[in-house]
Amino acid sequence: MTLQFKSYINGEWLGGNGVADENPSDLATPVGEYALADVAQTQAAIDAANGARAAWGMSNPQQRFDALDFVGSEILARKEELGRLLALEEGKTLGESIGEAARAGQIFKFFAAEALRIPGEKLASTRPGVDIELTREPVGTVGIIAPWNFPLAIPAWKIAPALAYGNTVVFKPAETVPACAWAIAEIISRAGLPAGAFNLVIGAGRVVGQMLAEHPGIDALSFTGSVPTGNRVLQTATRRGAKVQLEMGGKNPLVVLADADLDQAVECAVNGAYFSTGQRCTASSRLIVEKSVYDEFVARTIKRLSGLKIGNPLEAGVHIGPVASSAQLDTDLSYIRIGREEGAELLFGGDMVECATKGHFLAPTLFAAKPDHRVSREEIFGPVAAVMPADDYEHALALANDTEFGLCAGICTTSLKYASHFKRHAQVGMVMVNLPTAGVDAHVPFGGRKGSSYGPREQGRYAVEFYTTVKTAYTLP
Ligand code: TXE
Repeated sequence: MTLQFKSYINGEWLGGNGVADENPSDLATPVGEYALADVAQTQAAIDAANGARAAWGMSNPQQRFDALDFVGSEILARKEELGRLLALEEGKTLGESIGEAARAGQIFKFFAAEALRIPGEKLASTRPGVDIELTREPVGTVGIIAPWNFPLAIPAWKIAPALAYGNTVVFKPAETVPACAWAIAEIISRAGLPAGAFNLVIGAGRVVGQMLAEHPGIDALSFTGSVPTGNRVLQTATRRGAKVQLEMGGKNPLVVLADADLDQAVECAVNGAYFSTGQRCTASSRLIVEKSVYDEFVARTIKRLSGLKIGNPLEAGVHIGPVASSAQLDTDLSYIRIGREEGAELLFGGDMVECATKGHFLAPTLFAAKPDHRVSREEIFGPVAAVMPADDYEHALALANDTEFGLCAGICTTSLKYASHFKRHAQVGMVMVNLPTAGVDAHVPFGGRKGSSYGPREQGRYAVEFYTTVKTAYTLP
């Protein structure tokens, strides 16, 4: 029987025309089919979310805790099954997928507890006898536009704080991952929320996403995706005064100094650049290596890459699954062509890998590139990285910061002096020492600077900034 992934609007599941949900490891066997929502359904979801604002916005903290804790507990209890669905639909290895499902569950648990301690402040006034209270109230109706690369965790880290702080939600997932979105919505639909407090609208970015950006019924928009779409959403939504938070691309550097533990550095590079098929906004796509260890680092990295197994993410022993979609594969292959045409030296990979089923299996690809090559400057979002030499630490830092992006940066070194300097001077939102640039904790802020992000940080207690508005109350008792 074909699985059906439907939209969930005002407490009802809504069908429509069936579109095949592609399995990137086996193009002949779709995961299921989904219904594309139209303008009328999007309008109904926005109306429903606005209709539920009073009920959910005034709900008591225990009710919010109970709902979010229920969702988190169920996701954790079903993490193997949900992880399997994620691996099928997005192509991450089963281990990575189960890890992501667990993380989504933990995020709901974290924000369940945050709902019980929504912060406020009491201050003395400069006027005698007057009390001042600062309280945080919901922003209202939140539109959530999510990408496909973390189809459980990213929706979780937007939906959970939105609901915890009393907002209602219209959630639009990426079209490539309707099954994961449906799975989350199905659990939320049984969590005891009032009808309309949470809505899932599976639809095209240019229809549903665009409408969320334009519609006056959406008070705040949280978006993760590409730079061009993010900027478009920003312009459309801020023109009408909506609050906007954007997480966009990265071209994250990993600096390897001569004093680094080289095996550890290679592990950080391979993990950061290629695991999850390189489809992480925090991927280490620029490897900047001090020249005295450059040849050795490159040789050991190539040896490590040769030992990686590319294939079906559900198979044991597979390290890298397929590229998530044909559109993303086209992008990856076009950058491999651009790299070659611009004169970057292909050190490893560059070709498709034959597997038992027809899928988007691409070999991990490493270029020796110059800093101004496009493969060194533009986000590719696939298993493609550029390596380049640096004269010394100062040169490496300058190369690391020479980018329009500013999400994450890493350094491998045994020097406290350079590690401390790098932590202070890397122009990013997140910095790693002797760790891959990808792989973050769920209870601390996530986000970047420069062209990577806009608005308040996501995750951890910092999420309160975006999902609430502050009220200052003066009382003369
Ligand atoms: O992104 P889009 P895509 C980057 C990465 C990747 C590229 C394309 O470089 O190769 O983006 O991916 C919705 N108004 N990243 O096509 O188009 C869309 O339906 C409102 C990096 O998936 O930005 C989806 O839900 N919304 C990134 C979401 O926006 C619109 C993660 C993201 O889609 C819209 C993902 C519109 N006009 C992609 N058009 C990271 N670094 O984390 C589309 N959308």
